[in-house]
Amino acid sequence: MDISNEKIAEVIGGIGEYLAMQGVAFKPRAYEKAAEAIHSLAEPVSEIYKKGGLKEVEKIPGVGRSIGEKIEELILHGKIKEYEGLKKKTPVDLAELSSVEGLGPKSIKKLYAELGIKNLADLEKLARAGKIRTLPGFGEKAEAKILKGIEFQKRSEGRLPIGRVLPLAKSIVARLSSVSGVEKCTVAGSLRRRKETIGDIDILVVAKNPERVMEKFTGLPNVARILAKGPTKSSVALDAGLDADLRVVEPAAYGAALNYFTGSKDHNIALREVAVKKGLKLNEYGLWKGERRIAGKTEEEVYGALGFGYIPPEMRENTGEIELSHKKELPEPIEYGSLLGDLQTQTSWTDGANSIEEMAVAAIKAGLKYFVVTDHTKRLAMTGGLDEKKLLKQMEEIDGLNKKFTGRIKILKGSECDILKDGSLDIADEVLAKLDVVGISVHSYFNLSREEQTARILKAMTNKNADILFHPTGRVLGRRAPYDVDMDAVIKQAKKTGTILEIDAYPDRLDLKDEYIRKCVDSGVKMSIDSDAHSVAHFEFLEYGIANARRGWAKKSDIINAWPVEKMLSSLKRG
Ligand code: DGT
Ligand code: CA
Ligand code: CA
Ligand code: ZN
Repeated sequence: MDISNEKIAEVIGGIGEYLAMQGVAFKPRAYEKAAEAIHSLAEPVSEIYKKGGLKEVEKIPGVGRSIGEKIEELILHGKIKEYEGLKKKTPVDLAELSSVEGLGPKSIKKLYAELGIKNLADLEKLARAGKIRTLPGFGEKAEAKILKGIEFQKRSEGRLPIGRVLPLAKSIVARLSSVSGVEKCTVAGSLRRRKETIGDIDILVVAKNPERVMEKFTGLPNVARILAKGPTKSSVALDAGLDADLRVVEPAAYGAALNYFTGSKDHNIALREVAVKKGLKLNEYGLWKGERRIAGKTEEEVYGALGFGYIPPEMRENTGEIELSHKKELPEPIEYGSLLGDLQTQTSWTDGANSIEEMAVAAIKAGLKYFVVTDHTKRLAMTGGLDEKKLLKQMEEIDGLNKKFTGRIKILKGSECDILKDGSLDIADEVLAKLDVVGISVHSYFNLSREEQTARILKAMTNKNADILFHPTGRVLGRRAPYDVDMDAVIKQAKKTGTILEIDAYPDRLDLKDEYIRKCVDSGVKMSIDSDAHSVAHFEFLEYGIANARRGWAKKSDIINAWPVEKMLSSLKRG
């Protein structure tokens, strides 16, 4: 059966959560990881199965034999017996409830068993009525946290993190491109601008026979409902929880349409004003002088005719790009594929899925020249965080591997060292001093006051061994707001102390966000773009970090891991 990756991920992730409700150990995490992997896969799993059977499905990182068999059952029969049974036992809307921060499977089970809570609406009603605090193990604080989580959900207004949407859109574009007669097919809108969250997917097509494209589009396995279907424009609701719009345009208008539907709306409006001042008219069909179309085939042509150079989609937010492009002074943002290293990765020494050696092989495949092993430290006990002794042992292993990998990749010794409540670090200075690169991060006390949180982080940044501040605001897209911290003060401190700020590319973090990246660029604070990989499959996340860096106007000269290893190392405090 043709079943979408989102559906498969939902069911696989669901099995994991149901197993966790029953207190099963380890297995739930394996299901969760498999679901994440499927979510970030651009190729439809059903097609992988069609081509290579169970054997190929098993090769998807994090899947393996037993989960592979579950996926096979789902593809062949449309459902998984075990899942249906589990669902019957606890018939709750898992996706909805588990999206609330702090609500794990065990709590969801309890809320259903004790209060009959099945979905978000039930949860909100009973939380507001003060019923949740009466449950053993919950209390007033937990109830307040749940309400805060629900509020956060509402504020995100159904927008999805780009990491959830881009792979899905790529698979749709690939399917539409294979329809005969299709000459061009590309995403537009916020997705082409690589915004951190996406409201809906916009796709543009040039095709000889639009009806066939529309048929294919509205019949995609990812479609939950058809909202509109016409000869040149259709809209569908996807089972991933967002809509997709498809427009078919004529070749002569393709550039103008792409420009219009890429937006942003503010960029469009400003461009149109420039056109008007020149006595021209700009719309989605072209750039017009009276009745004559003077440009429209390509975006370059449209920008050129208006007196601009090409403006990268990530920079089209009307925040100065139009003026600078006119003066030919628009900075050149860092290019995709231009990173030489990755400064944050986790391995099976802690909560990563793969050994250092496996990560090294994957890093080579990803085209990197070096990467830093930055496992968690002892305060993060649930990940098996390393103490000083284990860190020293890990350094020995890395020495050995570097001999083996000479000339292929350089493995650097590092740490993701916890910042404790008082701003001191979790590992003794003399051990940190032995490492090549030390990242520091906040994983606890998210709720300190702005003053306390800021002071804590500023203090940690003064440590001579603290090279990089990892995921500086602690946000998790669609799930957790950033902790309350004065980022202007952090950026100032970075400048003063020579601390690097990280752009964490893990798709649900994207932390720093674009706005702060721009501030760093303006203040001359250097940054790194790191995958925060927890498995060999995660090096590909670097692309999201580069996208964000481009949205923040960062150049290659602003990003230290776009530089050769010696130069990168000498740019650190310790170097
Ligand atoms: P989203 O979907 O909320 O993540 O953001 P966008 O930017 O994809 O917005 P969307 O899907 O509503 O529209 C796609 C593009 O179409 C948008 O970026 C610019 C263009 N557009 C939409 N509405 C207007 C409008 O009223 N005026 C102008 N000038 N352009 C518009
Ligand atoms: Ca859109
Ligand atoms: Ca749209
Ligand atoms: Zn971790």
